[in-house]
Amino acid sequence: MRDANPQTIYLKDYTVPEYLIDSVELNFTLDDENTQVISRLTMRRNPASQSVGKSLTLSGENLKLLRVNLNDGDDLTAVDYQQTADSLVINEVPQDQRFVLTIENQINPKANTALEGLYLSNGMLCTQCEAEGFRKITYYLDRPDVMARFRTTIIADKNRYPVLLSNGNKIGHGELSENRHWVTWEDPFDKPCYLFALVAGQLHYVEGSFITQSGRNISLQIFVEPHDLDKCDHALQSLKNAMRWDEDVYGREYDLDLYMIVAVSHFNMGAMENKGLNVFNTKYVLARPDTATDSDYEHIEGVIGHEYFHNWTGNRITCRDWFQLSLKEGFTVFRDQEFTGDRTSKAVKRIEDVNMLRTRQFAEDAGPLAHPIRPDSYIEINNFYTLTVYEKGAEIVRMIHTLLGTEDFRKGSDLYFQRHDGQAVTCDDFVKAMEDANDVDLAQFRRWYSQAGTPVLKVQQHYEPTGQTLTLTIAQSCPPTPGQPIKEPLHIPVKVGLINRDGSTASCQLKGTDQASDELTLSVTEAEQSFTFEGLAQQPVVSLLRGFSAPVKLAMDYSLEELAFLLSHDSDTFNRWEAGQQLAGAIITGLIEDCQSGRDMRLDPIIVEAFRKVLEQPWDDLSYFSLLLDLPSETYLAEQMQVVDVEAIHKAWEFVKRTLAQQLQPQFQALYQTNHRDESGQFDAGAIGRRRIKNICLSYLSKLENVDIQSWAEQQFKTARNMTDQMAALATIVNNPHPAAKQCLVDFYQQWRDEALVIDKWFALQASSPMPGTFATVQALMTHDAFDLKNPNRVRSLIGAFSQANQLHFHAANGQGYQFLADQIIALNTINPQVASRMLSALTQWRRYDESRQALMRAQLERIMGTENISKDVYEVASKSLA
Ligand code: B3K
Ligand code: ZN
Repeated sequence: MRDANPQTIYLKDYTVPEYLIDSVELNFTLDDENTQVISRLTMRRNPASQSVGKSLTLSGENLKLLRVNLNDGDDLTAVDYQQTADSLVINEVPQDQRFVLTIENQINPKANTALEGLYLSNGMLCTQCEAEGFRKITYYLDRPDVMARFRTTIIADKNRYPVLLSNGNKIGHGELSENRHWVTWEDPFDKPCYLFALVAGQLHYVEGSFITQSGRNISLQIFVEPHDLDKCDHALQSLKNAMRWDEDVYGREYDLDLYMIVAVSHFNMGAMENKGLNVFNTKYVLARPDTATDSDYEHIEGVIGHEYFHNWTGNRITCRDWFQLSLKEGFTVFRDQEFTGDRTSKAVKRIEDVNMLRTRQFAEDAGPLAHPIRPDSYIEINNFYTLTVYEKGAEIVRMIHTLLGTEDFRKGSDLYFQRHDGQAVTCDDFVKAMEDANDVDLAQFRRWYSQAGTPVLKVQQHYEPTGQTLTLTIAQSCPPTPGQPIKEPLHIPVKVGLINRDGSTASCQLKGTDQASDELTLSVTEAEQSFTFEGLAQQPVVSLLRGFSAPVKLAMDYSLEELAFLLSHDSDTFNRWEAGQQLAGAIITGLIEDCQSGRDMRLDPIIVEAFRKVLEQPWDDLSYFSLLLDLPSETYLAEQMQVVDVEAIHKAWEFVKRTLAQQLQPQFQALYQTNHRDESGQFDAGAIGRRRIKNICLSYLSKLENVDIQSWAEQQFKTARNMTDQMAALATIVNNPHPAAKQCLVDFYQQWRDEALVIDKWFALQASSPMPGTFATVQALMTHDAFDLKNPNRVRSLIGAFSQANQLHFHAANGQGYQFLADQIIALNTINPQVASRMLSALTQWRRYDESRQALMRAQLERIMGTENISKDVYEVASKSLA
């Protein structure tokens, strides 16, 4: 909880650690409420440290200190050290030789509802140490640039905790008196304490193996509660796929003989890459076709890949300090995105990633909490595990990849791994390796690491028929963000292609060069810059920022006809989809204005014709096809508006969806029927594509409020043998006026009441429904037996879904949504500050709304600021939002 003045930590204040820890011996005697920890640290002064003074300061929070001992002499007494709320200072330690510091303390895992440190989840004990949770286990130099060798002994009751796990290899075990047993683990690799893990409980596991490229046999184990053993196959296969992919694409091999994953039901985020012992949210492990959707399957493979890839990008090479978080997160997200693209469909994966970036990260980058991917300061580091550090961070790595090309990027990553293996380094070290391996200069590119905000590219084109040239003038700018009023020009790769009016590819030849190609990457480096293409007998249509080659907003005046043209002809799969989004976006925006000024809405036939063309074309990749039919989301549309009008957006969006359904009903119906098969839910591209296209057709058709179609949805809901189909049907039933909505929800609950992850979906679906009465439903669900404020998945599925995925009801004009959210945040502040602070995100965007809503949201933020014992987490987000 907050001291009077929460302290801001600055990157510029970084200094190397005064002491180093060579090895750690940990000894745990487990008990739900009273766990004993003995830690023996072999330490020495850091020769690189400039500091003077003989004292040693260790971090520690919520610890009951029992004993401190130096070099196995007599225990130190209270005059030899001082304890504060978050530290232990030993007055004097040896300066010229190694010393052994032994500390004994007690912790209470059961009382730990913040889920950081050692805590209890459904009867199992587990840890979460990143970023600064190790200090809630014992006193330590809790910073990532202190890397040590860990040996961990766990003692516990045999019945209560039959399985005892930690990092590395099991090097010993045995029996003790009073029905207890012990196990010792040793991790041969030095690591920072944020990668430490311990798990104990009545766990069962599925096992597999993997032969590495050099022929080593790795044992793979996934630990779950017994009733979940039948939901681990996909996770195990995903792990093998990830291991193979990292060998093929980056030449990286796994380094221990054992890789363990444990699924826990109480977890603050997705998963954690602890060395050799990943701890996962059950949501990203458990899957059976009847309980998990296709998108769950994809996310599981993605997150398993992500945590596995961290073994090299994060664990072998870690961060010097937490400001460098994007060093491991940006790069690892880039790696997992590419992995998923290779495993599924590159086009679809890129669109999904950009969609998320543009709806959510762009909002963060334009709001009061905007920060560079390498922040300059923070109050609570847990608040900086953001879309900016992760997703924008991945875009920055992707741009380096685009600028260098696949082969040279690989040279750069090889050098990075070779040069820094076993070290704690900075983002700059990563860029330097890319430069040195390829003899390129990324000096200006580095600004992406320090500058916040989403750049805007304003593009004008001029065609000169006599000279047969086309000139693109690109002006870049970036709006001010907190603490950064003036922005410098960035180095932006802009991929471009030119298309002739007959749909054929025009060649791109830059004036003054003699190579021509189908596509070019322009390096935009100046505030304003022109590029002239030659040899163009006719004026082509420009396809700009292909593949979304930079995380920017593109401002270029396309006519609706040009957008429709690109939707039919662009060979770049991303830009083709993007043209459809822009077309629909422009039309919906016009309708929003009609709505606001009380005019009748009329749908421009150009979009109906464009959709008809898409619908009548044959497609191989049905998932991609279904994305072309997907309208831009209400959240994305809100991002585009000066002052967000949630009601007008919703009305216009519904109108377009319904009118398209009316005008193209035969096409949607035919597609639904051809692709609707009774499938038990194989996870292959063909079956996934069929489900995806069928279900998007159903979502259009449901707008017709036609009795036959209502019965199709109900039929699909009742007979589905896979969760994708069942959930899609239930969503159309719950999100539209359907006579069976109530009953279907009751039936669904009865069917799945024992499957926590499915019940999460049941909560989320109701919380995000646009139908009237949703707020009352949400309030009622808060008191449902299955709801629990202490379980983050439940909180996210009810409170998170309502506030972040239901803009219509959350932003109700009377402010009830805001008050509700603030109530929950105040309650969560004491239970789990990290989750509380995450839930705040919907309120941080208050400046985007009309004055009356602004006042209502501000009032709630102020109320939150007045909370007694406000946590650092909540304080930082609320105060920065109001500033
Ligand atoms: N590194 C962890 C996130 C830890 C979050 C701490 N608040 C998961 C990941 O990014 O892989
Ligand atoms: Zn990560």
